[in-house]
Amino acid sequence: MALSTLPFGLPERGSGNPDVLTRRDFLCRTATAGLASLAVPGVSPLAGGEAVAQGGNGSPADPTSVAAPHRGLLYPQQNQIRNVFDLSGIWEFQMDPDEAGEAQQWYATLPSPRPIAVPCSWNDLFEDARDYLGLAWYRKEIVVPSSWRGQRIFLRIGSANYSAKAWINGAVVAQHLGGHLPFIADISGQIAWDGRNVLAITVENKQLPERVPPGPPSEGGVAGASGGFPRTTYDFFPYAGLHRAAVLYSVPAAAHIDDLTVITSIDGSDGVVNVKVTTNGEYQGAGRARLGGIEADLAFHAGSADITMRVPSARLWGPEDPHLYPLTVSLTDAGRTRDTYTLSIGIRTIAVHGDQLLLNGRPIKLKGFGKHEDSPVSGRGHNLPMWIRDYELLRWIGANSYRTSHYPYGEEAMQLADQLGVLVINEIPAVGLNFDVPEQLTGQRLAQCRQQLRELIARDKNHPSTIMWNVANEPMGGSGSGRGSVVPRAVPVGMEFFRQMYADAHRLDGTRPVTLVGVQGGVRDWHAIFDVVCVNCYYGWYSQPGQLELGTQALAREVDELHRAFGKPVIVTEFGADTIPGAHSTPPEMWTEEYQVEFLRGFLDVSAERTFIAGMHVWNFADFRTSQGTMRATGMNFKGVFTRDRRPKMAAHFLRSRWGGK
Ligand code: GCB
Repeated sequence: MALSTLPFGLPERGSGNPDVLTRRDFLCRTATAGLASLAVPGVSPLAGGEAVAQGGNGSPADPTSVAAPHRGLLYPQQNQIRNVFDLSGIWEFQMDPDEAGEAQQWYATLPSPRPIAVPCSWNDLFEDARDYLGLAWYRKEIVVPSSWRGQRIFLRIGSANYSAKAWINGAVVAQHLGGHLPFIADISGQIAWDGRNVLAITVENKQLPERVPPGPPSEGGVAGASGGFPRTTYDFFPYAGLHRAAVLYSVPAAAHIDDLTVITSIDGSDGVVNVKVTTNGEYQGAGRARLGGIEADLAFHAGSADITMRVPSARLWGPEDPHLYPLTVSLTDAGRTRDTYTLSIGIRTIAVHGDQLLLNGRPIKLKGFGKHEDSPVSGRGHNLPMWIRDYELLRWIGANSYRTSHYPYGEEAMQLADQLGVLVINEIPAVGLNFDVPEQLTGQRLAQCRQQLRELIARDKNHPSTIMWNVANEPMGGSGSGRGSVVPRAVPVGMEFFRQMYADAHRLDGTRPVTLVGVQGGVRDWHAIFDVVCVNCYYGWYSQPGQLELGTQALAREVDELHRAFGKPVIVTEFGADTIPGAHSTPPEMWTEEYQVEFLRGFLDVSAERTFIAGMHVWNFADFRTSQGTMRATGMNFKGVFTRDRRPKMAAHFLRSRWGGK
């Protein structure tokens, strides 16, 4: 039987249960009134992977001069045709709180630079930078190999949180909004071949209401998720900087492969692999595709080619056997390879059937965590050793999955998930959304969410590990996340917003379920739109504190009601208790290691009795940095089952025995 590769459609509105369950109150985040007229100074809302602008003399890029968009976000690859030049290392850095640098041509020379590591957050490096979220400059001199001459050369910035602008030799080449996804600029025309080139990049991470995640109200109201500092609408530190590598890469100047889209399905024991190749222009020539030992010709029309290849007795990708097949696609001319790109692909299907989540046609239950990209000193900066350690610990503990809470993670993390058979719920940074705000603000945020979803799917659509897209975390319909605080008119506004997000996600990718992560006692109506119901529950922590039994009863009620209302798979995407490592008590008391173990045990017991629960993700994998505040001792969220330096708490050993870790 062939499993459908396009299983998802727009469902009808379901019935939300109006009961108001107790909701923790510290998360009350105020509506942002009167902010409709706010603008983002000096930043034009250019799209991400498409953020290619040109200009000169350091003048702000003119959006009308935006070059033809390049939609592909293929990970840069060194091979016999293409080159990659990783610019990671020591750069010059200078903060620019007065935003005077552009007028003073800092893109040429920084007046008093200090060294900084790229990639890295700036916050934990310098005494005066920890809470600095304003504009800062990065500068590096580079020599481009002369062997690259005649090729097309791109600058690709993996992640600049949040707003970025780049200059090469004084000319603006890119602007981008959104802190976690790559953007590229064709810089072929800007390169000096006979000497040094000056690359300058500005980054700023102001918490502005029209951004996603939205900033808090500019005055009044509740500051930050934990009432703390820096003020945010979310519970993780607003790290800033060049968080992932910036690279130069070269592709052939004439036709080159711009994008690949791979869709797999299963027919009996065969894998069926559809590959769509697009080039940068109207390429009409020939090409070749090789999948494992299978080869086929490609015929391009108007720049693209499609092919379906059949893999007999395919090894299906999954946590037990994360088998990857090498797929190589080439453009050829008279037998010569003009461009080539290799992708590791997994043959698998993911689908929702009734209240079950099916991987390769079989029900799957996610065991794992919500995570963060967060480590001492590097902050949110790319930390590959930490990722290797985290995957080792996921294996050790017996987890099969995690969610990229609350933003897209680095590309290498996604590649490792493919290789190691870890299932990923992939999330855009839509955390802290509130629909009781002026219409204009909702419109600006929707545009940001749509852009970030487009970029995320462009970047990660070919990863077998990504099994689901998540379009928001705990959106609100009023000043808090409980139904008690919902302003009725906010519900249809959110409904329209999420219908658009759901439609976008399935238009861009018809093969994966799309979800929204709600919260205990939150607006239920929005779940009706999505394929899977995800909910964060802290019964026994923020509500029913210290009363584990009452907590698990409330959890059982909530998930049963959600199941009755929607008949879909339910995933508890967060549940956890802050735990100071080394604190103990009997009987268990909040903040102790015993309490965390009993809290998790109660939740897992509720889940074990319910086949419609398709996953349990503990909050959090590891302790992580957040804003300072009365709710967060030492500026930390202590719900990790590992400490921030990855030492196991008692709960890690408990989960390991429960999940059969190795
Ligand atoms: C939540 C949020 C997460 C917080 C967590 C907590 O519901 O989604 O970002 O860190 O609660 O620990 O309060």
